[in-house]
Amino acid sequence: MRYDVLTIFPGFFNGILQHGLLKRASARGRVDIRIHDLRDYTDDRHRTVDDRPFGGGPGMVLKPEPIFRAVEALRQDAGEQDFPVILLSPQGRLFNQELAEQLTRHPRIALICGRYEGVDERVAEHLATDELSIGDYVLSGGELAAAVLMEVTTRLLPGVLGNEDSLARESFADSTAGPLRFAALDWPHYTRPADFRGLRVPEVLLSGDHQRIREWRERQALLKASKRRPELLVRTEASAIPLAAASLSGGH
Ligand code: 9WO
Repeated sequence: MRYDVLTIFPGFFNGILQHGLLKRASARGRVDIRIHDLRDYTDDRHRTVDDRPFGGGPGMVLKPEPIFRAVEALRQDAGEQDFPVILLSPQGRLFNQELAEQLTRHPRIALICGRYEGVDERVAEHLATDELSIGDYVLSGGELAAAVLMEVTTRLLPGVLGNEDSLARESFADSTAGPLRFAALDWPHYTRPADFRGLRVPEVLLSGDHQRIREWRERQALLKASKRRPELLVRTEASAIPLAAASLSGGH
């Protein structure tokens, strides 16, 4: 999968591309992440990417020309092949695991990162094919959101995780429907010491009874999710499990 990221801060991505999952996926050739500096698509001496807003008001707006030129260059380079052009913004549709799965069906996507007070609306209206938000909060720009989107989608690509244990662990969530197919249904984790300042690890985990441990974990995951994120359990068989029979704290 190929990502083309359009930004006025290309250096922002140095860190995340040199560490962890995205680095590994790149090294294995599973993803090809290309960062493009929007200033390279300007044609004036000062490489101007922003300008004052029509109608007045504070701050600056990203000009349409460099963004259009950058996407047009990508399209030319892609030939016949169509690909999503995604603008990251708080006004976008809310990004989630389900959308991430849909995005992985595309062999390439372009990501536009806004900055300043905003991006010229003609980019959203006439250039981007999608506008996505990673959450209901304001950032200083779209870069962090683009990084999140790339991490979430890259994890889903075959041959990226390579960690069979975490794949097996997630298969419990996979057995339930739609947006539940992710870590909201994770269970509580413990490691040594078994007694940390009097806080004891649940006995069942020390029992060696793997059947009981599996049942305890699934129940705990459901209890936690139903308490904190009940909306995630709606429409699944999981909600039919009698929760009153167990408690969130300790016992199984
Ligand atoms: C800045 C601002 C200042 C005064 C009054 C209103 C204002 N709105 C904004 C604003 O939304 N700035 C954006 C910063 C411009 C586009 C890029 N920025 C951005 C993207 N912030 N947050 C995101 C984002 C992207 C995806 N998911 C969540 C947040």
